[in-house]
Amino acid sequence: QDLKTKWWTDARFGMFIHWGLYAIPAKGEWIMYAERTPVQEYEKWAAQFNPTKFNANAWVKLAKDAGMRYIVITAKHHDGFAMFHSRSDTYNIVDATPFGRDPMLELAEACKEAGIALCFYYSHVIDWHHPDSMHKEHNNTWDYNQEEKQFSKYWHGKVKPQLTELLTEYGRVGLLWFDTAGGLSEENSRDIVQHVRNLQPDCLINSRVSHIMGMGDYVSKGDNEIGMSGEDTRPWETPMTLNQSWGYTTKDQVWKSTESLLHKLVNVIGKGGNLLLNVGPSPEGTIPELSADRLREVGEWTHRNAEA
Ligand code: FUL
Repeated sequence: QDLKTKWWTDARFGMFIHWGLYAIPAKGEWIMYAERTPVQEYEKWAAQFNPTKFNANAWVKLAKDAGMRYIVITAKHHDGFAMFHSRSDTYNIVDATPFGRDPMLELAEACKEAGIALCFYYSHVIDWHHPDSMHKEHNNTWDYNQEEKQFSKYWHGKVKPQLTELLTEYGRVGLLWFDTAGGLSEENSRDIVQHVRNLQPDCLINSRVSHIMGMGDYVSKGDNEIGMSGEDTRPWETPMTLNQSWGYTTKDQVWKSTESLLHKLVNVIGKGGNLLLNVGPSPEGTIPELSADRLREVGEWTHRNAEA
């Protein structure tokens, strides 16, 4: 067992948080792409985003009550909006919203106090806001001319500087959760891994950083995929939804029952994996009650069985 991953394999259970401007239209985090929303229109959500009910301590307490020991939150999802105070791009929660607070900073403090590892999701390839981002298939083709892209402008002007910010301004980062690497070159894959290593050598990196086999410190399974025992030689994790969406939605009300969640948790852990269970907070900054109730019930059950 690799010493570097030990805290994480020991942790077993983590909270995934998909939170961003997409909480306002409440149809999931792919809404901008699905509806081909022009950047100028989408930016209006930022001018409106004011999650005054956000309370970092309450979120961290819920994770703790559920028995989770790390939190992975969307610092930037595919819409390109930074949920932290980015100095390299003003399209961020402090500079572009009436809210004006940095929730990542508040979470970092709350996590530190509670002994929970704070980790960031960062969409490094898909970015529908940036004119030069380039993915194999899911690009913003409605605002930007695909022929004029200069990927290095995106890479060196936004991705790497923002990762530097995340890895230098929020204390120790447990892991970076990269996603949808389609089309990223081998050179850029190695470059980003090295960049993280240089800044925080102990920060773990998930395998979705690249499509090159064997990259990263552990395997991210497919969404909601548990798999068979023994199929991974490296540590692995299943990212899972509570309903059928990652981002906040008012439409999707197909919820996994607490009982089914417990089965899945036991199944994943029994097979040697980690479970990263998702919540999608509202535009007001709260974790939906239906999610919170389930998480608390999972925690109560685990607690009772740990004592027995
Ligand atoms: C996927 C993303 O495209 C989804 O929006 C979500 O973040 C999920 C965990 O990973 O690849």
